[in-house]
Amino acid sequence: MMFKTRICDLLGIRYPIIQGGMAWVSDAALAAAVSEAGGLGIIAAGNAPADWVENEIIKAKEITDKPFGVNIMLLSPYVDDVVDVVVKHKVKVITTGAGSPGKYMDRFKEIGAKVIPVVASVALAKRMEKEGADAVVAEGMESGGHIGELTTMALVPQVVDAVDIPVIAAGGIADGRGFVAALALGAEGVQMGTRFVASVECTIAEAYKKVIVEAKDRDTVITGRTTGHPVRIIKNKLAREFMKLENSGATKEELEKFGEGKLRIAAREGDVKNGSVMAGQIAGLINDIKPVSEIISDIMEEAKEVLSNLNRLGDG
Ligand code: TUI
Repeated sequence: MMFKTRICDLLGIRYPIIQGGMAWVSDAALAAAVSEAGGLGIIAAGNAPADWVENEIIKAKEITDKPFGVNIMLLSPYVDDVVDVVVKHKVKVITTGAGSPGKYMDRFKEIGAKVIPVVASVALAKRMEKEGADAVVAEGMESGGHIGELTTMALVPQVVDAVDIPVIAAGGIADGRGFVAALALGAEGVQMGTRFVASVECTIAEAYKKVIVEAKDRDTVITGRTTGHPVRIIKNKLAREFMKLENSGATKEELEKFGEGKLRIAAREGDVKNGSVMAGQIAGLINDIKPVSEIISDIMEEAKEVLSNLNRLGDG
């Protein structure tokens, strides 16, 4: 099997492709579809209460026998309850975002879960390895949602050199070229979010998928830098209002209050003007809505082609 890496063995999956944990997007239906297609599906807890997460875990287990994960958003007000739920259900893989999962690590390890924190810096990657992480996702600022400062191209090889555990690259990857590029940087897998939003199995509002399919290269902006939580979203009415408020010197509290609930409005209600449409810079490359299995098989096919072209180039 081509492209079999330590990530495949660690997670018991066929292809080293994992689906990003996206709040209001990554539910049991999407996660199970990705796992069934040979990748690793992830249910995102986001800011949802623990009973929603529990329900999705139960649903995913009904749809697939394959491994799947849960992403814990560490800024969630329900984080402690969500941790209880993933421990209760012995979830196989736990990814985390927007912070350090250090204080929960022992409980995750006790149930035999593989722990994969998402990091945006070398320092946090090293700390996570020391605290027992099984792998890390190195996420560049090309990603949608809450981001760090470094690009994927700069971050991934620096994290690869700093740790011995496998590194999964995220941010700006949506096709076979990006997949091979990530491996060239030393990553042993990729995590994709935006590409899986534009899938048939994704249960998000159709209007949200349409925005991604129609997006061009420069259609995302970063908001929230002044709050300490920079977030990449599609430039729309909400983004312009948020930036105006931010430039007028609004306080962190005012900005957070304004942003509250806006992702749900876009993702579940389909109001892509007044809602927050989180998406990565690679949205401009995504021009179709495909079944998850096709997304994955197309990437693997293209990756083989890209690699053989590179081989010829190397021989020449
Ligand atoms: O977490 C994400 N992406 C997200 S979370 C989210 S919900 C949210 N919405 C508004 C504000 C805040 C959150 C939407 N998208 N990706 C993983 C990620 N983690 N990106 C960056 C980080 C990160 C940043 C700082 C991880 C750790 C960190 O510092 C922790 C420390 O203790 O050093």
